[in-house]
Formats: sequence, structure tokens, C-alpha cells
Amino acid sequence: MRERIKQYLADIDLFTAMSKEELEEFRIKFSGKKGILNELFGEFKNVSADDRREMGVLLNELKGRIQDKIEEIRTRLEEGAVESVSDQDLTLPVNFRDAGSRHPLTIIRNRMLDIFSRIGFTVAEGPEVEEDWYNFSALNFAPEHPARDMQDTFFIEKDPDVVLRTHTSSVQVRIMENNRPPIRMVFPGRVYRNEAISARAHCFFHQVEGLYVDKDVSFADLRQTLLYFAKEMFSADTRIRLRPSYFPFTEPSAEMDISCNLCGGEGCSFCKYTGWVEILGCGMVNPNVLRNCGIDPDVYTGFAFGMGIERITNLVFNVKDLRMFSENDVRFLRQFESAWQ
Ligand code: 2NM
Repeated sequence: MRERIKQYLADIDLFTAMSKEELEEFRIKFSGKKGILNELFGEFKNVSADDRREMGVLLNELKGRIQDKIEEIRTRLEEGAVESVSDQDLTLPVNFRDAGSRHPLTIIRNRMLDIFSRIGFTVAEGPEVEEDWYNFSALNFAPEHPARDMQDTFFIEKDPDVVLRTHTSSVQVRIMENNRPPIRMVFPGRVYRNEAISARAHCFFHQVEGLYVDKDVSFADLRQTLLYFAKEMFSADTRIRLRPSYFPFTEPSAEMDISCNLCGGEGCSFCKYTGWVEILGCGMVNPNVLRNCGIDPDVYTGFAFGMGIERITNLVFNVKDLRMFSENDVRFLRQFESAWQ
């Protein structure tokens, strides 16, 4: 009898009902006239004096738990939290509070593409698995360039000729090979680097790169395009500065800072008291790259730039840990519900 009561207690604990009918079945099974409770109380008369006390306590606990369970489920069903599918009105409008929301990286990517589309840039995408030519060689990376190292790049199945692209510049090579200038395009996409994962680095991230090739495209055009982008992306009073840098695919090359959008350039912990934060790399397309893609560098010039979407998102939404972007924690993702467009 002791074991049976314990088993009933465990069963009741796990029991749940989705409808009033199911709940009524449960009530009849346990508390009905010919139910388990009455049956056990009948047997109780024959329990020996030694066990009487213990069995009495157990039986009363069982009775209490049955009553609690019935009460709990009845309240829940009456509040309407659980209805059977056939009870639901399938023509009711969707509850939009339960709909998904755009990922913060998607929101920022869309804003970036929108800003460039307003000054005539169209969008192109390409494969994430690339041949060496598109990812490195055509882009003027020397055969022994460190980026080609296993330490930095993911290779596919030991074939040194097939890699996960390390930038979306590979798409630009495909476009330049197959189109005549003017070319004015932006290239969003996921790229891969062989790095240990931390708050500040991940083995994949997202880029938007840009390319403008035509006759007489100048560094002044590059600067003005990026100034327009910075003002649209951050605020109308945002300032920019260009510092000399080096990339194999551009010459001259530069890195661009914007005036810190948190302190307005006064200096704060975010900009490490410099008033400036770096947001992208850029430069004039190296004549070797144009030639590799079948474009005559004596006739045409071009500018190019590349930036990390995570970096911009970090500045706009103040997300400090890169890993948040790929963990799909809804508590994080829901914070961007109202920012979508
Ligand atoms: C960057 C920085 C500077 C770039 C260059 C090219 C191409 F294909 F035209 F040569 N595409 N992207 C470029 C230039 C990318 O990313 C930080």
C-alpha cells in the first residue's frame, strides 16, 4: 500500500490536462465514488496498528495533493491559458508581440546598403567558398603574404586552392572581370578568419565593401563618399579623418576614423580619450588589381573601401561582446524589436 501511494503521488505530480474533459477524467479516477481514494480508505480499515499512523499521514497527503492538482488545473483552464486546438479561433489576427524581429546586424546592414543606394551604388553578392585567385592572387596578395597562412585563413579539405573567403573583395574581382566601367557597387556578406573566439574576435564576421571604377575617379571622390556615409550613418555633425595605411589591393591606402559619436570628440573612455574611433579601411584600387581583372589602369581609376558590420553595429547599439551576435539569445535579440526597418 505504501508503494502504491508513493507511485500515485509521483503520477499526480507529473499530470497535466489540456481540457476540462481530461481534468474530469482525472477527478473521477482519483476522487470519484469508485475512485482510487475511496478504494484506499477502504483498505485502510485492514491496516495493522503498527502501520496505521504512517498510512494515515500518507493517505491524507494523497488526498490533499489530488485536490490541489484539480484546483490548479481548473484555474489555469478557466484563465484560458490552455485551449485545445479545436477551441482556438484560427481567424484571429497574429499576436505581433510573439513575432520575431530583425537581427541587429541585418538592421545595420540594411541601413548601410540604403545609404549607398541613395548615391547610385547597387548591390552584389557572391560565394563564401572561393578559389585562391578571387580571394588573394587577383587582389595583388604576394605568394608569401601572411594572410595566406593556415593561421589566418580556413582552407577547404587540404586543397590550398580553395578557401573560405576572408573578405568580400573576392566578389569585386568577379564583377570587374565581367563588367565594363562605370562600376559603382557595394558588397555585403559573411567572411571567415581563423581566429580564437573572444569578446573582440570571431572566426566569422560580416562586411560591407564598396567599389567605384570609372574614368577620373579620385581620392577626393573617395573622401566625399565616405564623409556622406558617416554623416548619414551616425549624425550630421560627424567628422572624419583619414590616416595613411597599407593594403595589398589599394595604393595609396588609408584608415578612416569618425569623431567619437559618444562624446562628440571631447574624449571619453570609449574613444580612449582620443576623440576618434576607427571604422573602416579604404584606398585607390591598385593598378595591378585592375589589370588582373581585365580593366586598363591607364584609362580607368577606382576607389574601394571595406568595413565590418559588427564594428558599426557596436558603435550604433553599443554592443560590447561580439559573441552576442551569434549566440541567438532572445533576451539580446528582443532588444532590437523597435529598431528594425
Ligand atoms: C578594404 C580596405 C581597402 C578593397 C579593395 C578592393 C578591390 F577589389 F577593389 F581591390 N575591394 N575592397 C578594400 C580596400 C577593402 O577593407 C578593409
